[in-house]
Amino acid sequence: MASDCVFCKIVAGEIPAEIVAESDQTIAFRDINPKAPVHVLVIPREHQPDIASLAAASPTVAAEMLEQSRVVARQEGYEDYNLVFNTGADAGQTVFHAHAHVLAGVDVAKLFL
Ligand code: DGP
Repeated sequence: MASDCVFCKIVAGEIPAEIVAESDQTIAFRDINPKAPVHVLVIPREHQPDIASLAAASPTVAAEMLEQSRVVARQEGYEDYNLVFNTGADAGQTVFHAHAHVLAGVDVAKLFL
């Protein structure tokens, strides 16, 4: 755990969050500032600053995040969804604990790609 990391504090239960799913290695909770009808963050319990670092250090945990994202989207009633991994400050990352944005109910790809 990184002592100054807000997502580590959510993992530790020190900051409240609306948790929607948990697995051995991941936790999923609603984004505080939702940008879509479904906007859930899937994070590893382990602290890594971004998804690239996590994939290098713990690829099975990164894979579990992908599976957990599918589970969350389906649980929220969506088969189709977007995953966004902001990686680095210049790409808009503001919380430096790896996370997947699971977005559903809006076609994010049409907006940005
Ligand atoms: P990013 O820009 O990719 O680093 O996105 C970080 C997201 O985390 C942003 O959409 C807002 C969300 N967020 C930041 N702090 C909190 C918090 O304390 N609780 C919850 N639920 N979400 C948070």
